[in-house]
Amino acid sequence: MISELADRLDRAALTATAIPRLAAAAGLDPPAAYDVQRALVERRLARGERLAGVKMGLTSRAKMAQVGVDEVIWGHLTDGMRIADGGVLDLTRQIHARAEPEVAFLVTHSAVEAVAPALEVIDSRFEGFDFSLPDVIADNTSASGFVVGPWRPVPEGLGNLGVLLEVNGRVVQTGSTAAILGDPRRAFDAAVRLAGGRGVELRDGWIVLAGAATAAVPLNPGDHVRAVVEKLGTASFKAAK
Ligand code: OOG
Ligand code: MG
Repeated sequence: MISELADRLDRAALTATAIPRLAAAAGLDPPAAYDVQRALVERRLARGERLAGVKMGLTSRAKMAQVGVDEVIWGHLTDGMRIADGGVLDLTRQIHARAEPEVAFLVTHSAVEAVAPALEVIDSRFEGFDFSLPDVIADNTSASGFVVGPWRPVPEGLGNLGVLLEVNGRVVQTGSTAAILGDPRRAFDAAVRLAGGRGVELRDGWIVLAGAATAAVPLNPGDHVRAVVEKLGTASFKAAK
């Protein structure tokens, strides 16, 4: 069953076609949903992608409220999801992608080595971007793409920096890193704990996305998307069709 559900989600992503929710009918609880997620990620690895890190999800109230699920979740990042800073996201390979501003950590010796402004592209494989907690866990927490800006040492006051999301030069979301569990470093600690609890140790060079500080915004062809994090700088991409 786990493998059949992973196949369904994998096909949905590969063909950019939304599918109905699956967790309730399959009786998936969160631990079984993480098994599906693992099987789903293994399909990417079998195609030659490599693990690149871990993403935290629903670490801010803005995000929990937007999707109606209020539990911290985590997913896997692969190199195939990475978009160069200033690069292009191909919308023809997305179902109904959204962008959200994030903070990224670089891992060395299981600890934080550096921090960067980041963007995540989420693209739920479920119709209407609508899911339950086990659905979104099975779907690798909607992970689709990510952009990391320039790395720098962790600055003073990381726990309360202004965050902006801009689309085509207009500010569309504003927030603070304080929205991320009170301090994004708590999201890093949660990544160590939650991924570790499933046997995934953070490796040197891996990236940890702390979770969005604001709600996500839908993407349209031609959109130029930029995250600005006070003291950290910017990360950007362009959405193309
Ligand atoms: C789930 C993924 C949440 C975040 O930063 O909170 C997430 C979703 O919103 O589809 O990536
Ligand atoms: Mg996110």
